[in-house]
Amino acid sequence: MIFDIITIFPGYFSSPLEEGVLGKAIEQGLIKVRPVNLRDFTTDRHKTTDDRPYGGGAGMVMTPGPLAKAISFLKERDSRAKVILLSPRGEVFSHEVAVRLSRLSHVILVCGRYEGIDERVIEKMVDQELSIGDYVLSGGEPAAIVVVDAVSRLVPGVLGCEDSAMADSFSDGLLEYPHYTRPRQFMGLSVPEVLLSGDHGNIARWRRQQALRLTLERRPDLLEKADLDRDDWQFLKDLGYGGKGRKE
Ligand code: 4H6
Repeated sequence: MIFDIITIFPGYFSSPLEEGVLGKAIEQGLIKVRPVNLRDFTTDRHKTTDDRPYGGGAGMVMTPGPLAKAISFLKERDSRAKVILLSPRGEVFSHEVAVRLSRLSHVILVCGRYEGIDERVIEKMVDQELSIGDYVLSGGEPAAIVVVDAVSRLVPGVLGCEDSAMADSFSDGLLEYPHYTRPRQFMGLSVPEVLLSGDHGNIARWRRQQALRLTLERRPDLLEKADLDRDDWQFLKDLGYGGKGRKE
């Protein structure tokens, strides 16, 4: 899978793309991430990418010319590439959106800066606007790296073990169960006995119940969409869950 990232700060992406799971996936050629310098598509001596807003007001607007040129250049190389603008007014990014994007072969991520982007380039050349959450960033770059990370994890082979993406929190719509490792005693707390028992049936059941308990406590909204079986429902009922918005 290919991610092109149009930005005025291509250097922003250097270390996140070298480290950890993402670094390894790139090394193995499972994903390609290419920061594209918007300034390479300017035509003036000063490599200008912003201009004053029509109608007045504070701040500057990203000028449409260089953006349109950069997008056209990338689209000419692969007309199937999907153009996504990271923007506070976009569809809110989620596990489901990540799954959808992971099925594409090529996405072009556009990072806005200044106060915003000339609306016409969005209207003509952007396929989708995506937001990583309800807050404002100084630029789309941190949002782009979030999308690249979350989507890459779903690309086959990126997480060594094939079923680890499936085991992740949110794949089943629940929060993750608590994890423990050595030592057995730490700051006065011990590891739950069941995890030392070697009984894998009991361990799986305990983990499922912890995931359900945590989700009920912290994100009951997630239970409405979660994939739950009869044992799950019985366990939640025993905890006092009565379905949609009815925790007593
Ligand atoms: C496009 C339009 C994404 C991009 C405007 C980007 C939050 C998110 C940006 C802007 C972003 C998100 C520029 C408007 C700075 C506010 C870049 N902020 N902004 N939630 N900012 O995914 O001023």
